[in-house]
Amino acid sequence: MQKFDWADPLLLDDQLTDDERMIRDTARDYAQEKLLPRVTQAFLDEHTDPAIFTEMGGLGLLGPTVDPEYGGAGASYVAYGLVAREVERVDSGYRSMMSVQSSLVMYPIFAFGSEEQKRRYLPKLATGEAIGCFGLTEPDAGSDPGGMRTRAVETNGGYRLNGTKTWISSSPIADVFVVWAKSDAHDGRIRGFVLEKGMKGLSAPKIEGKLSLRASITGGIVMEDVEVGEDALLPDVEGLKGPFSCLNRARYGISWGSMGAAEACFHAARQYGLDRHQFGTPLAGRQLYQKKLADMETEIALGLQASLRVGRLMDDHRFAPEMISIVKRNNVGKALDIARMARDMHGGNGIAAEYHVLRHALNLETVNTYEGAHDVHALILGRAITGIAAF
Ligand code: TGC
Ligand code: FAD
Repeated sequence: MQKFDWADPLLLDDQLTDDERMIRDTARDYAQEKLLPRVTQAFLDEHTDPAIFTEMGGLGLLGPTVDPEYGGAGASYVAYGLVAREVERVDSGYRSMMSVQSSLVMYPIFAFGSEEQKRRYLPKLATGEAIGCFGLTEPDAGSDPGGMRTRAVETNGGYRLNGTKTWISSSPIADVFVVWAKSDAHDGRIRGFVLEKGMKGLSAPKIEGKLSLRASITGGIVMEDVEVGEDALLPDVEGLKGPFSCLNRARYGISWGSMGAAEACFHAARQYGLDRHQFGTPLAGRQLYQKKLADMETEIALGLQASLRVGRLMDDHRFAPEMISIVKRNNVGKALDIARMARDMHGGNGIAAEYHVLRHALNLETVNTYEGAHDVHALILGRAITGIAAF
């Protein structure tokens, strides 16, 4: 008979390749040794340490699925998911930094960029020497990015961009900006452009006062008559499928990452319940406490298995975006429930920074909203199930 392991109940580890385990272990060691010791202060001070990009880059954790020719690791999507899980076990903001760089900046340049763009940007993004951001959301176009107002107008030999993006991860410290705009030169279709820090008319003001994801800097992107050459256009994609193809990858990574945050909360609640005595016994000896732990264990085990399945299908080029909606929506929603429950199980200590659980819960509020809000993914699935768009 197989011995039951509460920390790996469905033997996920067994289902990984040696390479995937190796990347997972690299990410876990880094996250536990280098990220965990600094996260509490970073969150309290609302401070983002740019050195994290070069640290991750040095370990091959940025753009791991990108071809080695351009600085990536040529790893599987399962490996990418495992990295997200380990990084978000520490903080969703750190995972945000990793996944924006990997899926939302490196991926579109790799998949839709010219050879020159790939050679110019990817190696530096892979090492973390350059920091990237992804501008899709606007003040009046969040869940409905098709309603964006940012415009690219053709000029003599290039384009002039005007518009404002908001809630953009890493933008105030970014060197490379992948932005999406409606292009008059392409019948108003959405096109991607790669901008660089320092361009005239380009600024990225920080959004102050977030109560969530405080270790990851967020800002706007303001484009006032930004002039670029033809070489700034991503040549190989047009329409919303450009940004959505990137989002597929990032949303998938979030499905793993959120389970990492959930595991951190579950493990913390278990340990707290074993250590803390009330009414003469450990809290963990109470039925209500155990039911909560059993619910957490179950949701995490099922969520991880589902992400693994979607990852294998992605590696096999057999995924549909709706599969990703299932795991992003379910896993983040469950992780948020688990983090809130773990906070409750810690009693008053649960609101203290040193116990981490409230920080995870606060972060997961954002994760539930970005990359397609929880209800928006329900509508994506509703459309697929009924054939009727209810957005
Ligand atoms: P719709 O008519 O459904 O589609 C328009 C075109 O796009 C194609 N498409 C996709 N292609 C690839 N993958 C997908 N997942 C795709 N979904 C749609 C579609 O085939 C069509 O192509 P074509 O050639 O016919 O034009 O578009 P819609 O306007 O009705 O969209 C509705 C909806 C709700 C699905 C969509 O707008 C949506 O997903 N909204 C959520 C917006 C969102 O996720 N924003 C994320 C911003 S980035 C971010 O949050 C980063 S946070 C990162 C971090 O810090 O970790
Ligand atoms: P809205 O679209 O206004 O939605 C508000 C509420 O209405 C939600 O509950 C939603 O589910 C609901 N809703 C919307 N439409 C419908 C409908 N048709 N039917 C029923 N309910 C509906 N964006 C980027 O482009 N790049 C980034 O790097 C990035 N990073 C982010 C970092 C942070 C910290 C945050 C908070 C956001 C970030 N975003 C980024 C933006 C994020 O993707 C958007 O916030 C998200 O897509 C939701 O858009 P919104 O905030 O405008 O909300």
